[in-house]
Amino acid sequence: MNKRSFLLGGVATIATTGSVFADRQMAQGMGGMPAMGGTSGSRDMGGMAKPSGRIAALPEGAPLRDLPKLANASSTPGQFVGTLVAAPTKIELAPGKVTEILAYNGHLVGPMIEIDEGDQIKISFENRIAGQESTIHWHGLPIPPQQDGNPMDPVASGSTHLYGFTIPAESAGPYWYHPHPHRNTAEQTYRGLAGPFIVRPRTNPLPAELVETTLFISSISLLENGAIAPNTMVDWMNGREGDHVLVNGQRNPVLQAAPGSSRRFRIYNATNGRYLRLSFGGHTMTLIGSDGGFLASPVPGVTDILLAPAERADVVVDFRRAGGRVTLQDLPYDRGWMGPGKPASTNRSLLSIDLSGQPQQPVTLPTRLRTIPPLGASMATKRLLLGERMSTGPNGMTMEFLINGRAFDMARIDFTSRRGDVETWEIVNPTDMDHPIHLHGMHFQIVEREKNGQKAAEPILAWKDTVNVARNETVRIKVRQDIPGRRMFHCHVLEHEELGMMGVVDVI
Ligand SMILES: [Cu+2]
Repeated sequence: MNKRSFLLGGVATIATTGSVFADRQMAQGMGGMPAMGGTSGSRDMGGMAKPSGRIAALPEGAPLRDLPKLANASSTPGQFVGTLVAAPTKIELAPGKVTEILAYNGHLVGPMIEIDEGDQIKISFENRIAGQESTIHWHGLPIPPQQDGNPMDPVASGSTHLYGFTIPAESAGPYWYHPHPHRNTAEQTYRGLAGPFIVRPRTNPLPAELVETTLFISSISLLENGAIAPNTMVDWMNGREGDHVLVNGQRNPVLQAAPGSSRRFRIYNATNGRYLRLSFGGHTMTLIGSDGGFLASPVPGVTDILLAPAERADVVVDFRRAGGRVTLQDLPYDRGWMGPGKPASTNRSLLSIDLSGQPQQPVTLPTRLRTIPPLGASMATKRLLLGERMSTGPNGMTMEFLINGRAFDMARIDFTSRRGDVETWEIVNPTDMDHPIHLHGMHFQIVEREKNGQKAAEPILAWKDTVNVARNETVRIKVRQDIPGRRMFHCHVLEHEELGMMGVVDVI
């Protein structure tokens, strides 16, 4: 029997047992998870792209909102002191319907934290999520693991924790923050807990007149009554794509721009499990930055950019047209799929840009943005073989995602790395799906990709914290850990991470 038919057979088994969560609890020794509704689960198993009983469309076309900023309570230069409170919040997304989300400080996209390289950060985190531990993981920031919101350092429901760290020099970039507790990362994030964390450079290489806009892309699925839909079996296996893609918490909002003008967009994929292949139609992008900040030089003429979950892109677009509307589109991308329920591919518009007003001249970008030294010869090699394991037992099906044959165990150290050593990490993906692999607390460089025996050097040297490893692909990256302690590495399809695709590296 080939693997695909086995998987479909396994899904059919689940549909009859109607208790996916119970099986998941068995696989992971989990308790206290909300049970997945038997009826909605059964519907999903029917293979529908968008389950019935959900809100099919949300209002579009409101002006793009600026993201709220987290206030700095300190007046001391070089210090940022703030408070983030995670709590249930009621909002209206579908007309006349109440949606209870989890929010940082009451906002669907958490407030934007904007600080400078070298700043000292103190953020007090209050967890008001009933009955669940949480943490704040500062995604991409090169900071000590004890301050990085790992699952080993939970913040109990009802308690407060102070995170403190210093942003190193030369680390300007588009980072973000989201929960990372054991067992509840996927749910807390899809319910609304995530926000941007921008580190500004001491010296900006870009023209001062270049206007910038942050596009924080998330997704949401709503039941008919307005409540956020729980994860289905399809979501757990493939990663939650969400029925509605939101930009800054809005469905297809509208941005005004002058004809001929240039705009810098910092674009985040903050969805749990949706791949975004982004295009501004006939307007090409100039790629200027990635997860870990600026590239060495701008890369013009980019027609579309693939952002796997957790990846970011920093681009400049020149709107060379006299007027009319330009749309940011999400183009089809085949990232693999397990079982039924594969969403139909669409070229959906995520953001509309109306060109009107006085024409402007586009900006001229510098030819150099920063220096990125290649990491050099590696002293050790680590191999990560990604895997998936599905098995059926008396209680239904167990689904696990694995690294080197093992599911995550917080008490186990999977790798040891020596501080300052350059290592090659070889990530091998023979599974049915792409997996975006994220290393906490540092930046790495992608060296090459290998598929069907063909090796291709990575064309752009960049600092990355998340790399997509496509199906049947091997990706080699160079890693140098500079900060001691135990860190996570994992698939950033958050459902896969929670079902086991995560490990611990101890930096000594
Ligand atoms: Cu994955």
